[in-house]
Amino acid sequence: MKTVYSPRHRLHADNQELNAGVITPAFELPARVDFILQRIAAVGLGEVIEATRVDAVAAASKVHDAGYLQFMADFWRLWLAEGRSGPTMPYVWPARGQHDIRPEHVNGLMGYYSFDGGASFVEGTWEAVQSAVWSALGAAELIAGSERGAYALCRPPGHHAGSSTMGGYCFINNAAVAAQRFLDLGAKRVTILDVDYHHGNGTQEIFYRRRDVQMIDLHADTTVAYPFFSGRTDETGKGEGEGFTRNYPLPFGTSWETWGAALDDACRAIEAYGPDAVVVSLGLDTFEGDPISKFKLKREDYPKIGERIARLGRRTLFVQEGGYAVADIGHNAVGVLTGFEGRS
Ligand code: SP5
Ligand code: ZN
Repeated sequence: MKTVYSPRHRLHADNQELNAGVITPAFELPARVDFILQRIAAVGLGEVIEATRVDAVAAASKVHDAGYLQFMADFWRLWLAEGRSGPTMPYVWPARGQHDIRPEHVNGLMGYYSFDGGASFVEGTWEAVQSAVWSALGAAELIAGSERGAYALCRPPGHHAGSSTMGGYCFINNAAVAAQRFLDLGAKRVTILDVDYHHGNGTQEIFYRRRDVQMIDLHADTTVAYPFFSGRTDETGKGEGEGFTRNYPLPFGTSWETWGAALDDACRAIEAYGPDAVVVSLGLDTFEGDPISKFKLKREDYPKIGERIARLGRRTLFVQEGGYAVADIGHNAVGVLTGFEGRS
């Protein structure tokens, strides 16, 4: 399987995040990509292609709000104009009882366009964010050609990014951009299968009222886990999209027996939908050694994920999302991909 990635991801580094009362260095690190690339080389997964620079904003504007994208493009200039230069953090968010007003000041804009303190900018963030879109589109193009599967090694990740909100290390929703690209190239139906530990709240929001994209998500039960405000079983889509969103909240401590059974059920729903392409939001934070998560998947479980997805018999684009046990992420990511290829 071919991998598409951009070394420009490295420009997004040395940033921070807000968690339970403390600002810490971000868990989402450039080294994640290094470990995955090392493992790709070690097992000879296939060619690693540097993504071509394309118009990321044009592609992203099909699933994101124009004002949101403009905000991210302008953000660093506005931040510098305030005399700031360090990593960023919003501190006021519009909540119930307040108004949907776009402020002018950068500190207000930051809160207006985010849902948590987990998507912090540094100088190179916007360039890195766009480069992740180049990777997603480049890998989608391989699938639109003759490849049965391809891997977009995106960083930063995307599945928490909604149509006009960043958060959870995510800015542009790479998987959503890729799914939209498949539709624009002629696909009638696309499934996004999100196997990251966290609910893909951004992806769900983007496609909630649509029936041309089926969104299926396995994740930690959001009554007790981040991102808290979506991911329940009664969220099934709205209007035209009713029935095309499906959530599998799973308890802390979930291991393969339960997780694999949920995946199997999810795959049967995908078969019933009959998509022309599948986009897998590939998070590896379900791993037992993950520093921020509470599932118990083991290294040997990851090839089984790929094997089950392969049995769908659909063109499949894997888009990298989370996974923070950096020394293990290569084994686990590449385990899914070799499992898909039936060679692990
Ligand atoms: C793409 C992705 O996986 N984003 C995840 C964002 C999760 N942010 C909140 C994590 C809170 C976990 N608390 C960490 C405690 C570490 N001891
Ligand atoms: Zn995650």
